[in-house]
Amino acid sequence: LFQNIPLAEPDKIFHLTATYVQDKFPQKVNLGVGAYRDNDGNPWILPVVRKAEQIIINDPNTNHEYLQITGLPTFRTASAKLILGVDSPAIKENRVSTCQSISGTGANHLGFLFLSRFYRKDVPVLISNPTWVNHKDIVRSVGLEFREYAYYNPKTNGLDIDGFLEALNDAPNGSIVLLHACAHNPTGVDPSQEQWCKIADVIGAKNHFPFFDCAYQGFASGDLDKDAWAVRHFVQRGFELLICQSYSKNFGLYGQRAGCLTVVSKNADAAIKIESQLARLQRAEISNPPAYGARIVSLVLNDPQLHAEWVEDLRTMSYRIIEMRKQLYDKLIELRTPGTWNHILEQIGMFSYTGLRTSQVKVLIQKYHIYLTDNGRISMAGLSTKNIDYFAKSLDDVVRN
Ligand code: PLP
Ligand code: TYF
Repeated sequence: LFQNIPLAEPDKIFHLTATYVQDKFPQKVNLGVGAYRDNDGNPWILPVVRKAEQIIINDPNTNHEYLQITGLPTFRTASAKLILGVDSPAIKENRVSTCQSISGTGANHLGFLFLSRFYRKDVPVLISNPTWVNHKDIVRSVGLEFREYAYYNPKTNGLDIDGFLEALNDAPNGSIVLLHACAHNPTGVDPSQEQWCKIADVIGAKNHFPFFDCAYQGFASGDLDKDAWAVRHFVQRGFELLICQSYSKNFGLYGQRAGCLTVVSKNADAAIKIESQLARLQRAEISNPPAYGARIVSLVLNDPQLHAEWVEDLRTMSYRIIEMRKQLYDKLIELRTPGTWNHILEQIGMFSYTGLRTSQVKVLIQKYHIYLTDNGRISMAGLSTKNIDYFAKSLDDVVRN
């Protein structure tokens, strides 16, 4: 029956990790997958998460019953507050619908599925060029079409704002625009606040629908409000929009699949209807979402003391990454590596888009056992004080040859 179906390509990033794991070279470095590592190269369980886990395990009321279809209510309310702000008028006006999801990926899927049923099918989803590897597949999987907008300028290693605005203008009115709320994956290039205002102007003028993917709130800058600025700006301007939240990076809960989909609409009546339809879609997909990660997040977000400890943990992660950017930059300057490297300092979040060509990436992998995606993206979290010299020297070598 199935002997003639084509073999599907493996996910590039997961495939890269598998190759790295098999590599026996002692100095090997993994700059592939976007997962935080401490300075010893190990996964890091946030101290606040450890603490929350203990509280949950020791609570005699903890059980393994199903959650509601739309998830844990205290988790959902806290998620909406986290991204929209505690004083958000949209929350006060009851025009926010939420649904717990299978992390950020599931929020994207449910969000696009919802739009494919209740928005329009005749407009494309506009996605940045480049974007997170999974976006195209998720959009396709619900039967929507996508079109790319200019985003990254390889000449400046920065944002191509003119190309971006032009693409928004050229797209059919009412298109869905997928935006990275902060810490753009894979480039690490974000619009400035001034540029966000221009983007919002065009999206408003064209009657486009903003779809925010927020996978790095607090992880990007160490400041939860700063990383939510763009989303809140759009809400303040009165847009109806959708937000996908992931707790993979900012809570280090990668495998627990904790996330949330939030829809901001015009009024409370619409919000109730939206939530009812999200529940219906969710029921057919997963019945109800996983409880463990959501319990941890809910406990931390709703307790002022734990919340403060979480912010400390976020700073530990984001400041270490910022420190690695500085050290890498300094070393490349010291080595007089040809080219300009300011972008390593300017880009934010988990990733840096180095500007390396695919052929140079190949040499890094094959000769130096340094693993990164073929678009030249490096996960800054894979760097540490122990391997940064080796990486800088290897990078210097491939750029010269
Ligand atoms: N969206 C973006 C832009 C991402 O970078 C990621 C991965 O980190 C995700 C969504 C979803 O990740 P997860 O499903 O682990 O929350
Ligand atoms: O871009 C990354 O490395 C992270 C992790 O299918 C990831 O976002 C990568 C691929 C994927 C899911 C998550």
